[in-house]
Amino acid sequence: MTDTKVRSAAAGAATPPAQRRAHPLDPATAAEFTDGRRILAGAGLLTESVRFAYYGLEEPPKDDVLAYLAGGGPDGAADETGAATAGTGRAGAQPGHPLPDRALPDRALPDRALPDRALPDRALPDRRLRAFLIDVVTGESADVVVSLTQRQVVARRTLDPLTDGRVPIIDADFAVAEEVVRADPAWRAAMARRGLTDVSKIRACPLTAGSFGVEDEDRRRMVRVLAFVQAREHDLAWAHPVDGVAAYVDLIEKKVFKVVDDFDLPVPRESGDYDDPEVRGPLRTTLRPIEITQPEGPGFTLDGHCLEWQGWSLRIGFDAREGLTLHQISLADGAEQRPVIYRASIPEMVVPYGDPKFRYWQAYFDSGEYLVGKWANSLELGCDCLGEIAYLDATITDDFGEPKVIRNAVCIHEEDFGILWKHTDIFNGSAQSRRQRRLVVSFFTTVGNYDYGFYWYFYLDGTIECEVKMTGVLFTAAHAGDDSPYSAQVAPGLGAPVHQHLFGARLDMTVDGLANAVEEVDVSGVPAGPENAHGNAMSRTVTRLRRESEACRRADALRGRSWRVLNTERANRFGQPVSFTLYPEAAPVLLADPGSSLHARAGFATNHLWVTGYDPAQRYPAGDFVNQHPGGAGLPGFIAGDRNIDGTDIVVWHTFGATHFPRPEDWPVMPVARCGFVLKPTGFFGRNPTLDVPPPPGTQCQAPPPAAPDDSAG
Ligand SMILES: [Cu+2]
Repeated sequence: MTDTKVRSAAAGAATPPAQRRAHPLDPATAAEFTDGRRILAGAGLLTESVRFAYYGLEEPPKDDVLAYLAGGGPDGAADETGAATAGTGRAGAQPGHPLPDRALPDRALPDRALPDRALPDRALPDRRLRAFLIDVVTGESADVVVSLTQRQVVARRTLDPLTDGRVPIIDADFAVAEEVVRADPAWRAAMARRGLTDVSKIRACPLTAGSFGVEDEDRRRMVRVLAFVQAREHDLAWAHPVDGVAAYVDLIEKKVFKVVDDFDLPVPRESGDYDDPEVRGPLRTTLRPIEITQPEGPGFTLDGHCLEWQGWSLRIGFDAREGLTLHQISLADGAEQRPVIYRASIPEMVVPYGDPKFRYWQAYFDSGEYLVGKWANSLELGCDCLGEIAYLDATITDDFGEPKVIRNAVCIHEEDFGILWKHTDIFNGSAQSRRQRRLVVSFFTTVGNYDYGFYWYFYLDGTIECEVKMTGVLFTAAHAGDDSPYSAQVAPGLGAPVHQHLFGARLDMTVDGLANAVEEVDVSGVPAGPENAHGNAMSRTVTRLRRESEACRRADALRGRSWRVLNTERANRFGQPVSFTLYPEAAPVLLADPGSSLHARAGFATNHLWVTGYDPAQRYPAGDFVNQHPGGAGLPGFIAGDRNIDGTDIVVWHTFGATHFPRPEDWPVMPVARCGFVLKPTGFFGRNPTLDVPPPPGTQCQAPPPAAPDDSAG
């Protein structure tokens, strides 16, 4: 197999990495993490017992980035990506992507140039890192920002856990939790009562605690620990939950402060070790090879973190908390590079469980509490990604702020995606067919029992899609064999409680510039009447969402509800605002009761849509410090000022996800389930932008051109 990493880099790298100047949105490097650590140490903030619960790039505010890029950018000349994203209308250097719209000029092209806000010295914006520090002896936590440019700590705030929440789980918490519960007499007694005397064969799972207004819990940095039996080294522990017992662990005092011993159900015995031939049976031998080949190499170019393909241009970022982040997504239209999204990511997800009894507290904010990016997988060619792949490594840090490189964390490739368009005309005899393709940018992460793949797709016709692939192993419990409405039996005596996977997307939109607005579009029939005598009329209702309070919306499948993000200053050739439409899946939002603790803590997940005015401090849908947060942070708080969102710089937040009643077929390892959303250009172009896509070479997809006029006629 060709080393496509080398090949694509060679194909795309006009500037060798050593000579390429830094871009303000480039992910933090190992050297920068080390440098920042040195500055933090110099400021006396890294005593022996201090750990990093998060460490990542503190991105400069959008205005600063756009001003810098407008003023010259990293290469000293106007950067086409940045200029495009700023919406200045400056033509980008994008030869080779002449879309047909060039021949169909926009009818209305108001002056949509941004004010010239170039920094006087065209300096790279201050390069900063943000660290959440925790003293594992005292429990004191701080939110710290260090400037690598100024070489000093520029912000530091000590958290008040009762109001701010707590920093995320750190690596060491896993080992501490297991060690502490195994040593605890009360927990050992509870295990012994169930016949489990060899605690070395019991695995302890540290689960974030939530916040329920219990004084003895809220004042502690704590986890709740559930146990699973792993009798042999390769056993799948999740198949053997020890139900009815939970140890509540204080991670600072390093002790169990409470053991809940609620009920007794047998530990399920059937093996779930799907690697074991005894369990899975012989491998099928009937699959014939499928090989994906691109003899001329992939069609995209990757220059540093800038990715270009078929008119699309974007920058790839990666963060320990959010995982993959996409920046400055723009699309070529003739000679113009038109911005669509300034920044796209999935900065939060929550997995609440629906069993009301003993495990009522189960709800994991995998991003805010566990940091999904930190658990990113190293992907393998041929296993995780097929074809001509380019990989990007990701740099994260350990508990000590020391950089760790995750090799092949981000996978980039091109995929055939079936038919793009096709028509056989009954009148003119034309028979044409074109193949759709998409550019795929993805990463996979493992958070405890579950594995999540985050995929972003960019299509030839301007469609952007986000898809999350959910797989891995169900979170299990013992099952009484009854018809519990809250848990499904997936193996003898083994249950999997119902739960949701709710993701919060943050889409910092720049559809043709900063002046954006959102309209809700519903479709409906029209009552019969004088205008509609036969009752066949159907229409749509368009509602402009003008303030943040008006934009807390839920999907409505029966109305085909969608949300159109438009530019208030630019119209297409029909005089309509150019726009991209968000099509939601219209699956259930958070099902927890409005009075519940979870409803307050996962407020973002109670609506499918939120729209906020851009604020660089508002990045996380459930707030900055989700772990043990009492509630109210994030989106419900962001909109408290009820800002104007009509014709200004806005951020669109979208909740999507699945409500999962597990099936027996989801056990012992779950075939991928999918959820996501789609964004489509809607009057962004003046017609189908893919008429220039040629038929695949060497095929009969294109009928011969129309014959010459028939002289014999008449
Ligand atoms: Cu699930």
